[in-house]
Amino acid sequence: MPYDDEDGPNGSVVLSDSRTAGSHAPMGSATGGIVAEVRGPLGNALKGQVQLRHDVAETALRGLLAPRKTLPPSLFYDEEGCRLFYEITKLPEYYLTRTEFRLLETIAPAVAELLPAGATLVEYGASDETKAEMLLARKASARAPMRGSFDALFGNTRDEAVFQTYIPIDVAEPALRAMRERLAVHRPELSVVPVTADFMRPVELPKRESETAIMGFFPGSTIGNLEPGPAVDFLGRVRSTLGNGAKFLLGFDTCRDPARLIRAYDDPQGVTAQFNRNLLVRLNREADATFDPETFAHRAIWNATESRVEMHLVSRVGRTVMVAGRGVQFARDESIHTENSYKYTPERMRTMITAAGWTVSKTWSDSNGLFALWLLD
Ligand code: AVJ
Repeated sequence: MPYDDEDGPNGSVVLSDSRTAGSHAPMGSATGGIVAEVRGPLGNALKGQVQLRHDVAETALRGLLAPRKTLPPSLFYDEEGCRLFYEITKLPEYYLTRTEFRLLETIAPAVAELLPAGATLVEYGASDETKAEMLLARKASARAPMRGSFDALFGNTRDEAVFQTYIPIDVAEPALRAMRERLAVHRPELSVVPVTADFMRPVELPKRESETAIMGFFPGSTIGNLEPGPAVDFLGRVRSTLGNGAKFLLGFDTCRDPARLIRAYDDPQGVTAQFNRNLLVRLNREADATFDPETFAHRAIWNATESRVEMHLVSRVGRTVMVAGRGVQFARDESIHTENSYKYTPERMRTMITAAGWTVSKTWSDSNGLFALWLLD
């Protein structure tokens, strides 16, 4: 299908130099109370079924017992959710992934050029290595300041990879394991140290060999899943985790065309609908819930005031659903707000980045202005 983001020549780019709240579901203050309430019933339920998970049930109930029901997008990514998201990235309507990928392909040499051999790459929300691969494949080149040096003259730096260590951080442990296995085969020289964690909580980086430089990588417009305030907090936290002198490569969606966005988040094949409903399938399995997923409608709406796409699961009927021993009441047509994908203007993103203490050092975007990759210092 001809979408106009494919009109331009491949990879044509525009160059110009230039606190632990959860995603949109509040995870802060309500936590303590509900955790205590949930433990009883779930403890009993746990006896027979090893798949039940306290953390998933607690997180889900925190959102479902609120006056306006929410579930955090981090719950999407069980194994089936990761598979469905991968399917989404292949849809013609979901322009984000392929636009960013082409852009990354084009700019990777310029990014690598700014780093010495022996650097560390830290990826936030890494469910597969395809994007990181664009960077991991780079070899250090003999750079201008080194011309005439022994290494440059004898070519000693040329075969060295820019990155010696790769730290993917994600909530999806099976995905991380699979990545590490693939990379062990394809990049035996690379040290891969996955961290299973929700990046919205403080993440401590694993100990590693001495590194020459460190770069954070947050592709996919995943930053759009965070509320603007927590997004700034996140960027600030990353800055202190990575330390002074670190770089950060940030990918974000800049499309604000409602028709295109709705196609991308409510595709005609229904893959996104299935991805959304899979949350309920997961809760049935892992939080001892009694959802009937097919009776929840998938809704994607463009909220122009907040500049975000919202995904909802709307209960077609009034009912009570059990979750980890608790009854959750639904009125007819009541929604569970499952995701926000904020779409930032460059101006607003710059403000957030600056507020977090970073400096925008380089910006790139595709020729249709759908997606941006920014390098921060
Ligand atoms: C992976 C968070 C960037 O918000 O576009 C895809 C997830 N949700 N379709 C996004 C998603 C619906 C995606 N991110």
